[in-house]
Amino acid sequence: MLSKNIEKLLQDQVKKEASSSQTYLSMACWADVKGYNGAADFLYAHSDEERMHMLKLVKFLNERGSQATISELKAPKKDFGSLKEVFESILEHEVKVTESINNIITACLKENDHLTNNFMQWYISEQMEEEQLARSIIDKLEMIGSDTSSLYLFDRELGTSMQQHHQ
Ligand code: OFO
Repeated sequence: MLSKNIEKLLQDQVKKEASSSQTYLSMACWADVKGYNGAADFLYAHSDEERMHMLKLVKFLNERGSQATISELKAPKKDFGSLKEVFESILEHEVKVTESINNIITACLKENDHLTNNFMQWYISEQMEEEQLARSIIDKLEMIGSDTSSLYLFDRELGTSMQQHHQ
């Protein structure tokens, strides 16, 4: 059985992953209509990944004697100034998610909940990868600046890198 405290933290995390999925879906829509097709593909896939993160938590809660709660979500932002702004807000968002996963792990250690701690280790390595990926995309976009032909090529590259990642 999960403690009340850990259960609450995991329930909150379900909502956070769901909200990440919605946020990236909204960003994908923006990229799609702006003609950034590669970035759109990348963001659609990222949204699916977040839904998978949410589902893993939902199933964990249900298997551990609780019942996952599916909550209402606030509508995500739909307008962005640039592709760089999109990835900056992804990074900002992921840093907060990492913090929240760290808090769950700290609580698990305090309460000697090794099973949940072990389950959450997958999330912490996933966070490291996601933060690193967002940082490297921002670095590239910074180098590209206002060079539209480089931006066009980079967008294409983002789309293909996503396809390779999912093969
Ligand atoms: Fe953005 O990764 Fe979920 O946890």
